[in-house]
Amino acid sequence: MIPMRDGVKLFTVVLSPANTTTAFPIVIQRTPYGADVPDSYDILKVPYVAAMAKEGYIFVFQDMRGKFKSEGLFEMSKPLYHLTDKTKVDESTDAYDTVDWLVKNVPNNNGKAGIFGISYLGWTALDATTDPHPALKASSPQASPADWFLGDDMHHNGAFRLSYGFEYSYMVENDKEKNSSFPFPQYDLYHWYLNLGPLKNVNPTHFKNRLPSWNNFAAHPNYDSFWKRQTRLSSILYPQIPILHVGGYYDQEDLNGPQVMYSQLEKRDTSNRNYLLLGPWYHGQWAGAKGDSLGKIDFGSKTAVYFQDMQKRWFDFWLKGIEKEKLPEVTAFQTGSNTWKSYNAWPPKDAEIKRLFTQADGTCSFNKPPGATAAVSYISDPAKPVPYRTQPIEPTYFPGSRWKIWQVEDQRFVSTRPDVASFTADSLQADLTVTGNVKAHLFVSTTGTDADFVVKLIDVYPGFDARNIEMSGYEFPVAMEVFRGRFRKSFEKPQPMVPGKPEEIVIDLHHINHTFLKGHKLMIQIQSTWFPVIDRNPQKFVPNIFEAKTSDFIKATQTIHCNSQLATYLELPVVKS
Ligand code: PG9
Repeated sequence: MIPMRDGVKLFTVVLSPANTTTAFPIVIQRTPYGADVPDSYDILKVPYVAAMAKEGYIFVFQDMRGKFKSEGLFEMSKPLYHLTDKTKVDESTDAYDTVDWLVKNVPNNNGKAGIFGISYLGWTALDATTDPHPALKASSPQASPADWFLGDDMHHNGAFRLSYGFEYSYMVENDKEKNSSFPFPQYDLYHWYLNLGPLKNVNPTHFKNRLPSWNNFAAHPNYDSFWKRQTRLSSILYPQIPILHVGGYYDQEDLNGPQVMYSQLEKRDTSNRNYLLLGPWYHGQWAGAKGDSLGKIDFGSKTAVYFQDMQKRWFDFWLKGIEKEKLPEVTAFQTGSNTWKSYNAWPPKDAEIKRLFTQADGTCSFNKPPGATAAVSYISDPAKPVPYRTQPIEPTYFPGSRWKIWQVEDQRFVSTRPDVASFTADSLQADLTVTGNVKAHLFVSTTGTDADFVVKLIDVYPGFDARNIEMSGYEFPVAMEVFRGRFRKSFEKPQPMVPGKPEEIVIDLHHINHTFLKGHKLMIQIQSTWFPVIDRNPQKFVPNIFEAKTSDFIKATQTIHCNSQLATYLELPVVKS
């Protein structure tokens, strides 16, 4: 039980190498999910850290304040309070006090500590980099969120991540000493969430106001001071120690955080301490044994093994002074060509921005559409929302759940729905590589007063592939994102959409590194529901969707404008290879 500055003690497991003739660095993980053995022993056997364990590191696992065996109160996504009030504690001061105790008390440490972890553990690693203890020499936040309203676990561009927000709040806040699974009476949750009705039913029917996070979601539907206090986008501005951000292109929880935190810190990285490693992974897949495929997508090599070697070398360099070769600033796997690439700058500066325009005949191309009025429309009905993945939609963390792979799922399961607009290009005559930030510029109108728009960039495989018959015609979504229309002008002050008035909505589809191979086709897909990962937009503007009534949910016709005046397009950063 390690004492913090306010007297609260945190439960900490220290695992030291049996060989005590050498001094070793300490690497720390701080978790809300339980630090106790045997789980922490097990981690030394998993590929993620096995190589480091073998060569000599002291591993430390700690329960965050208020979770499992640690004292104090847990506060989900706790702001960095100490930045504005030095008397307060937060995850940064707890990390500081932990490092201080460890370097003074753990035998045979070399005076250097590192911190790393995936997801919430990555967030604690990120927080530890603000005003770090002098002995903390390196941090690797992996799949760490950055801002819970704009991206990552709980919202994307203001659209609430219903199934994740519901199930995660229950998992962490239902019981201090357990990771709880919500007792769903059903396996396929599509209809369970639909039958739940409006979000205002959640507390009376299920949570009974017991879960602070759910109550906060409901009380803060806009980007207000609650969210701004906790965003790391305004509180962590430059790397005070070396930081290796790690992220997956298909991370179903925290795809955004690593990319935006790298970009933000890079602007003020005068000492070259900012590193980025991106791979073709689901949330945390890099910790596993292989990483050679995801769902049906094959990556041609064991990408997780490649990552684990890089991670070890990175910590060996900063904590042991071992340098085999200089590690690149940015390492980013290129999907499609299935190769690892390194870059001095990210996104690479030599990309040519090309516009891929939607066309009213259901195609897309690099030519601006003709005509002044062409458009494509569909009716979006919140009573029949488009599933975000194929059913059954198993509970998020249920054994065997396909939650991990939905971001690469074949999109043909929705392509034939009348409420999904697809635009397909001709077969490519040569490979086309897109490296960097993909953005959508939608020109849209609705008959309602609020609307969501989900945009996908899809790699359509050749219609018949005798060598890999199962992949014939596969629609592989290489980038996807949602935007809640009410926030198109401001996340702080939502505004109704004006029925029938075309407006531009710009959607960040994040960074990718993908080669569309010769013979494949580019496709753009647009829809207005993505259920239940995103809650249903009533499509009638209400001040707070968490208080919407059943009668507020209305059908609306959404129109995607595809003409020379109002041209909907994706911005693709195209590079030579
Ligand atoms: N995605 C989870 C999370 C990260 C950060 C905050 C809250 C939740 C996780 O896997 O830990």
